[in-house]
Amino acid sequence: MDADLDGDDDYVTLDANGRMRLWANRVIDTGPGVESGGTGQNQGLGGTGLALIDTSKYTLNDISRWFGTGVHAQGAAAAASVRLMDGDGDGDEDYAILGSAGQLDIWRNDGGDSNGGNGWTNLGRVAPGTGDGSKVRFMDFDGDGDDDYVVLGSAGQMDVWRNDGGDIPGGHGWTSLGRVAAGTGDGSKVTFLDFDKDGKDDYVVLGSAGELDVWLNDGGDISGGHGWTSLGRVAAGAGDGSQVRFMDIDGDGDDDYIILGTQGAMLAWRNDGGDTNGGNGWKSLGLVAAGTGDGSKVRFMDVDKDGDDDYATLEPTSGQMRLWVNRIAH
Ligand SMILES: [Ca+2]
Ligand SMILES: [Ca+2]
Ligand SMILES: [Ca+2]
Ligand SMILES: [Ca+2]
Repeated sequence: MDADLDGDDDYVTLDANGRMRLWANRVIDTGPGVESGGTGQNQGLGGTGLALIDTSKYTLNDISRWFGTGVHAQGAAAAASVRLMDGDGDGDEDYAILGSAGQLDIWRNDGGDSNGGNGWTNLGRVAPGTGDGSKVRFMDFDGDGDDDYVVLGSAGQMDVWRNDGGDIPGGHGWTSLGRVAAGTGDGSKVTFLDFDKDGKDDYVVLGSAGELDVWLNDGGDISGGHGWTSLGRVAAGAGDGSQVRFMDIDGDGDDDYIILGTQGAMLAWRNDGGDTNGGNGWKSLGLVAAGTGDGSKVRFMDVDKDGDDDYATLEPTSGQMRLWVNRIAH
């Protein structure tokens, strides 16, 4: 973007503390650590916390393309135990509380408390837990729309319980699928996202520089499944891996690459298939959110089931949610 309005492109970086900094174009030739990001197929994802913003495709007005609706959930538990996951498979994320033994309580998203919604419905205890909540993750393993229950081991091995409606009246509980992935060595680096927009969440190893290795979910290592297909390194990384997040910013079904600053600002790279055979890399969208003050409170979720993910904050103690609806794709 042209941050200083002098007609040329300027640089946006995140410093070691994650604070957004702007480098005006006139100083980039001598600025320390500045690289020529934004070239080639991966559109700047090879840099180190650096994004070249293309002013021809992006303006500062885009930063305001979020619609704040205020308090969207009163909160039911400390934010650290809140998981935003789609428990009922209707396309919006629900408000779930994960206990220390892995037990799960869900408030179904009926539109929430703002923006004309119909609040949240407490479904109660939908899963008794498998013993250790710290290992539990949620992802859509079978691609049917609801999030399934995963126990992720220290070596990245995965055991899955398929969500068949959970332990509620009319639900059909959870079906153990057993060990669906042997793991790649370090569970602390594993995250799940839909890389290829087929509806099934894929297995991703996120490195310390934000680099990504992907294994596509082809049904996993179960009877009738077709395992996992390694795509190798699909992104070189754009900075500190601890600041990398994934969310579908443009609502096309695949998850995009975000660097979230400590103040909640967002740099985004659109997933165009990644740096794979047949992929078209990553497209830098630049600074897409100015932030709301505290990045540690930020969560991404599709609150209104329109396909793109929205920007929410959770208060640490109360779990109270505030919402900014994503208008970027509209
Ligand atoms: Ca839902
Ligand atoms: Ca599922
Ligand atoms: Ca997938
Ligand atoms: Ca996307």
